[in-house]
Amino acid sequence: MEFNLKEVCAQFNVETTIEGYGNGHINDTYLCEAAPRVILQRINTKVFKNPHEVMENIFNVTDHLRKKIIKAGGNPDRETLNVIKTRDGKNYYQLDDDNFFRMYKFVEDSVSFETVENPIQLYHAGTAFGRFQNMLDDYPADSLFETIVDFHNTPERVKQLEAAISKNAAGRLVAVQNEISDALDYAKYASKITDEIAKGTVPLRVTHNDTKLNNVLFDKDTFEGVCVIDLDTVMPGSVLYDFGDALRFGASSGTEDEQDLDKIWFDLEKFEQFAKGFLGQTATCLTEKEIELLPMSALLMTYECGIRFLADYLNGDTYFKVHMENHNLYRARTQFKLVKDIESKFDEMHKIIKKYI
Ligand code: ADP
Ligand code: GN1
Ligand code: MG
Repeated sequence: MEFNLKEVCAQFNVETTIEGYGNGHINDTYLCEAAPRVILQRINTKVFKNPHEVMENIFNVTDHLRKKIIKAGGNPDRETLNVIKTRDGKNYYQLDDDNFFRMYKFVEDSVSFETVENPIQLYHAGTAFGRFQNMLDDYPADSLFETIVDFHNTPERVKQLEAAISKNAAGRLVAVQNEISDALDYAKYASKITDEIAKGTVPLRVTHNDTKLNNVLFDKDTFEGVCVIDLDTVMPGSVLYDFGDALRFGASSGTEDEQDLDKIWFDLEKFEQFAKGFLGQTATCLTEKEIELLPMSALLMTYECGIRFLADYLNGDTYFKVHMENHNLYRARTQFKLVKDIESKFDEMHKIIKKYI
């Protein structure tokens, strides 16, 4: 369905020129050159089946953050996302059954990174995600909607891969036998976090669940983390999801879709910087089991993302945005390469964690 973005902006009382923006894999993001500038997003309703619940969560969580930031003497227009309401006072605009739009204040004088040029960026990202976790520690997790059910339930993700293998919807199965063998080899780890959640040794907290480096905006001059964005998946979860998922992307030596696997390894210096920043904000609140599983969380979140990319490849690229042929397959391969490397570095990772506890 075609839509007129200017007319959509008018629903938010914004008159503007509009251009595509950002590198997210999920939503369609536009920069609107109004004064002040704003971000318009079309929510991906294939991924988020209930945009109303997504926006309820985001509005309530950012409202909580805003109050905390003001109390701490910070700048709430920069340090959290700010939802701009429609002219009808709603958190989003529904054009029709498939097209839901939301608008945020643009966080000025900030930059986002697709790759890590200097490990210190990971320290700042860790501090930003750790602070986010901290500011939400008194938010009632059970009042949040689960916007994607079983999002980080790795055993469920294994089942989804198995279903994609059985269905072979895109006819790509024969070409990915090596990747499937990697995926099934590492399934032995899949329940390491969910088992502990079931036992109660790992608590459910309010977590971000998508702690990719480009979901933090950094100050353009100091490079300190300013604002955690992409809040669609803020839900009850484990702190291990946020720690592990950030390292999956941030501590890789290369890009998520690098085709030359010799360029991909898990960089312990980046790991250390992230751990230092994140644990600097959160260490005193973590349980023994959470601390013990921090290195494992990096492996598991990387593995889980790898099997999601592989399943999407088999399904015919229906979930993640792709920009070239075999894109999801290249992404899956980097994740499995990282998993192998992480597995060989557990001892060193534990030693690093000890320094910051
Ligand atoms: P996706 O869910 O598709 O990843 P994001 O919400 O992460 O979408 O947005 C995509 C990109 O747009 C981000 O990585 C960031 O660069 C940019 N962006 C999003 N929101 C803002 C904002 N409020 N201010 C400045 N840049 C933003
Ligand atoms: C997606 O939206 P984005 O690009 O920040 C995905 C994450 C994956 C990531 C892989 C809602 O994140 O779970 O880890 O791609 N988000 C969703 O790059 O599925
Ligand atoms: Mg994003």
